[in-house]
Amino acid sequence: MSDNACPPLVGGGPRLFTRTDFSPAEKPGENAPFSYVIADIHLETDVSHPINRHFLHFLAHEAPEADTLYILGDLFERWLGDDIGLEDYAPIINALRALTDSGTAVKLLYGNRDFLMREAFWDATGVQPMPEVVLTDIHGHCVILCHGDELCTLDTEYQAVRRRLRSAWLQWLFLHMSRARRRAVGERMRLRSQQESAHKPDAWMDVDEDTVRSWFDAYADYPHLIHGHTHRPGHHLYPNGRHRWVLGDWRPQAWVLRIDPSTIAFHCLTPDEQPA
Ligand SMILES: [Mn+2]
Repeated sequence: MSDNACPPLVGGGPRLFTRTDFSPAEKPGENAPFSYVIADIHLETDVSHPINRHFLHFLAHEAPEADTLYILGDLFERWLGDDIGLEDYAPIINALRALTDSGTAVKLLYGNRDFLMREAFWDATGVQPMPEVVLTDIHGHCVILCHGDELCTLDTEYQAVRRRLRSAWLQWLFLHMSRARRRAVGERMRLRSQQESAHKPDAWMDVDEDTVRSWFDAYADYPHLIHGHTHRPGHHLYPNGRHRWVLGDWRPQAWVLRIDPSTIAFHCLTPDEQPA
């Protein structure tokens, strides 16, 4: 895996806090602790899929250097229950376990595709669950973490579905279906969401700026909002020194936000040609 300059950031604006050209040998504050934030890997159940290999390489080689790895949802393309997921994603589960055993903390919040992880997943991986919206301090920076779909409020239909899918009784019902039934329902929902997304106005698929501003007002002491979901990576600057950092999916390059005491910066990792 090599370090590349990031492609142009979406959204324009000054790129304060961003430096994308450092090599591993001269990382800012090289000896300072740092953490990574990622989202939307959408891991496939096909273990040899390039995305899975890329992510396994990241877990084995880059992530162990970090103090904490924050995963902001949609790590998995789907999670149909711990019994199915732990089998389908066994190599990933083992790699997450190895990472947490090595001393890197891994903290995860749900996405809109993987919100049914339960005790067996946390036990098997050592990953720690986070709530939907997290206000925290990462190496001295006050940040808001979330998946990002809760900011896409122009799509009221989606928000209604989201609320329904998050209801405890519906999830209980789903998790008590047979494996075959859950796989079938999961596939049906995936196709439907693809079809619906194709017909929605572009603006609905992005965050609503009024909602973003209301969050900055509500969480006045937290100048950095970090999220994924939209797959529109970029760094957006707002009045009063507020920042919105949008993580990208890993197609083709990995978008990783690296945070150390002095710097918040995107870090793009492109997979080297790896033997299959
Ligand atoms: Mn998502």
